[in-house]
Amino acid sequence: MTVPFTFALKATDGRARTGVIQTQRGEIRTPAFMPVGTQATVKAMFIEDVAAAGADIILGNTYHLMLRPGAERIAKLGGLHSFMHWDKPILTDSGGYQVMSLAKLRKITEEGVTFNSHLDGAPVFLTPERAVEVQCLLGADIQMALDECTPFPCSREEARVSLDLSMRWAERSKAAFETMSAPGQALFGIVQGSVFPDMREDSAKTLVGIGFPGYAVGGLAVGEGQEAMFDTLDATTPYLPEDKPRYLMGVGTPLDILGAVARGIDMFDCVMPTRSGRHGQAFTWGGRLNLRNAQYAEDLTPLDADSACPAAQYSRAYLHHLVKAGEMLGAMLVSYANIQFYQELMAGARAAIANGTFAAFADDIRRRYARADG
Ligand code: PRF
Repeated sequence: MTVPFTFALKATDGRARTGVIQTQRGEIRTPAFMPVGTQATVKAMFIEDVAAAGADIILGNTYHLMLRPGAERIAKLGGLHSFMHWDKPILTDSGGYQVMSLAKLRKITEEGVTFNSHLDGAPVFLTPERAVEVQCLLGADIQMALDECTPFPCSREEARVSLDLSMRWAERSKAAFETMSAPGQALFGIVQGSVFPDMREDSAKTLVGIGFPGYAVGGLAVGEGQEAMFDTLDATTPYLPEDKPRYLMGVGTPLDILGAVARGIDMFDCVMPTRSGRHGQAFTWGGRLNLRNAQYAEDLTPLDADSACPAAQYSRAYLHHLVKAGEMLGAMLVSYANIQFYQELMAGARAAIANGTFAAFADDIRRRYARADG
């Protein structure tokens, strides 16, 4: 018997929520941070360490995997989970956002988006139906509807046209999902509407009308700034059902995440911990630090004595050396430490919400992250 996809709220603290998403591949404790595994790898990490760091779910990308090694090939090889040795839940993004940021010669029509692959220039046509088909071939537990991430800034008129297209695509995505998906899988709709509160409300209501087991907020963290992002969340989450998970796509820094949790968001993904890790930027319980900085050259203190991550026990001096020397192990250790810090941060947020102390928890992290690292 397949375990059905469900979400159970356990506690709330103000608008912050903690709960559990049940999937056929295990539980996702929320608020959750999903490490980004774009090309069937969380960059520079053993997948066993991603699990050891505390992640319940990772993210994969339709766009990259359909181009290489190909969705049909991954299906033939047994699906994305077994391909990459990860048996917990996987959420896949639908591809529209990556087409806009990576592909060449893109053209959007009512039917879908045509583009040339960033790998070899080959022409590709992605429709809402094909995006769902690819995600089914990959075997994603949570799939995303094809949307257009409205560019920022944009006029009200541009936002409206883009939003309406995304809503029609959401409806087509759901229809395709109903015919193609396997039991236990879920498809989320994505709210758009740029920074215009009335359009966000309208988009949320339209998606709720179509009906999804979860709702994402897209089109943010695209240059509007933290205050506008928070204001837009304030204009969105009140129109989303309490009993369904809410996912803020592509966010963010620890303080972005805590601010969004305070506004009722349950799920996040971002390349920040892994990308920063590859560049020697570390996230710790003491704040953010740049390991390339000369101040760490002879600093024998552990990267983060307050973290339980094995990688965070190496000295700052050693990590400084590895990063400066361009050694792969530097990227690996700092990525691991960062991913585990993000997981510990989410665990701390979940515990604080359950105890009714989330505001104090977030204030404490805000103070730690306000300090400059030099
Ligand atoms: N749509 C999709 N994926 C995304 C976004 C979006 O708007 C964002 C916005 N920052 C990140 N990833 N499908």
